[in-house]
Amino acid sequence: MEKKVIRVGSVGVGAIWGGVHEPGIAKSPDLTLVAICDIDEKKLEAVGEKYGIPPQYRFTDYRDLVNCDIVDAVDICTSNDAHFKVAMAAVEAGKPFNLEKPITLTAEEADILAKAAQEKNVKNMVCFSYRFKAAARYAKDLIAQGKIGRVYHVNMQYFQAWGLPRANCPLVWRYVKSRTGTGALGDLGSHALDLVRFVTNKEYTRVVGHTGTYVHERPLLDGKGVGKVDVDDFSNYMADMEDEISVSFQITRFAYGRGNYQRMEIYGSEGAIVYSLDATPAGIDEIEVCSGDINADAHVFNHLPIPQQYFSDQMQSFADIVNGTGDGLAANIKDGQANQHLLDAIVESAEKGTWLSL
Ligand code: SOE
Repeated sequence: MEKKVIRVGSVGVGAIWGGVHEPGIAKSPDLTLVAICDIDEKKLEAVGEKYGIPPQYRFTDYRDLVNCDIVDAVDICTSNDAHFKVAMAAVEAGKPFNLEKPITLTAEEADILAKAAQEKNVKNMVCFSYRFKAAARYAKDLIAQGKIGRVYHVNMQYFQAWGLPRANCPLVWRYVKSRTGTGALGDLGSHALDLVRFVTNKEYTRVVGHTGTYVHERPLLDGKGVGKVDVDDFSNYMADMEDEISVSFQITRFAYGRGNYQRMEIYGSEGAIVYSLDATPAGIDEIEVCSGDINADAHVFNHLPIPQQYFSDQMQSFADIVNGTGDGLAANIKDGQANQHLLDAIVESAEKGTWLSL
C-alpha cells in the first residue's frame, strides 16, 4: 500500500513550534504542514505568510483546525492550559495528536485525556524531546544490556538561566499558575523525570520535593505595571524507583551560564554512565562511561562515540507512530499521564514537607 504524506495542523505557533516542531515537519518526508492556529492574530498572519499557509487554513479557534477536512493529524504546542482541551478535541475527532509537555495542568485532567485516547484508540505522542537524544538512547541500551550492573543512584540536573533577574524576563505565561500549572518543575523537571524513567526503564515509587520562588513579581507584557509570579523558579526533589534506585533532581531557571544544560549521572554496581547536554543552541549530547576493574580503572570516564543507530528525530517519530512504524521509544499519553502524577505529587509533597508514595 502506498504511504500517504500526513497533513499536519499545528495549534500554537510560538517559540517551541518555530524552533523544534516546524523544522521537524519540514525535514520529514512523511509530514506536510497544511494548517495553523493561534489566538494571536498578528502572529498567525506572519507565520501563515512565512510558511505559505493560505488564509482559509489559518485559524484562531482550535476546533476549526482540528475539524478541518485537510488536517490528518494535530500538533499541539500551545501554553499548557490549552493542552487538555485541544488534545480532547483531537481525540473526539479521531485524529492522531502530538502533544507538548506537561500534558495537562493536573493529574485529574491527565487521567481523563489518557482514558479517552485509549478508549478511542487515537494514536498519539508526547514531546519528551530528550528521549530523542542519541546519548540518552545509548545510555538506555547500555543499562538494559547490564553494562553497569545494578543501578543504585541517579543524579539529574536540568539548568537554565532565563529566570535570573539579569535576564529581565517579563511575566510570560510560564510564570502564571493558571496557564502553566507549575514553573521550572513542569517545564524542565517533567523532562528530567521522564528521562530518568526512560533510561533506567524503572517506575518511581515515592517522591519528596522542595520548590521555591526567588522573583515574586515581574513586569507585565504590556509594560503597564507588574504581576505576581505564582509558580516555582526552582525545584529540587528526591525519588525512589523500583529495585531500590535512589534518585536526586536539581531543577532551576536560576543557573547563571546554563542555557539548556542537563547532566544525568547513573551509578551502578559494575560501572557508571554520565549523559550530558551542553548549553549551546545545537544542544550537543554526550555520553561518558566508567567501568572495568574497580581498583585499576575506577576513576577514568571515557567518552563514547555514539553509533548511528541511536540517532532519531522527534517529528519523524510522530510520523512513524501515525504510520504504524514507530520504534516504541517515544513517549505516549500514558507516559505523560504518569509524569503528570509525579508533578502533582512533588508539589503536594513540597507543601506538606513529606515523602509521598505513588
Ligand atoms: C523553556 O524552558 C524550554 O523551551 C522548555 O519549555 C522545553 O520543553 C525545553 O526543551 C527547552 O526549554
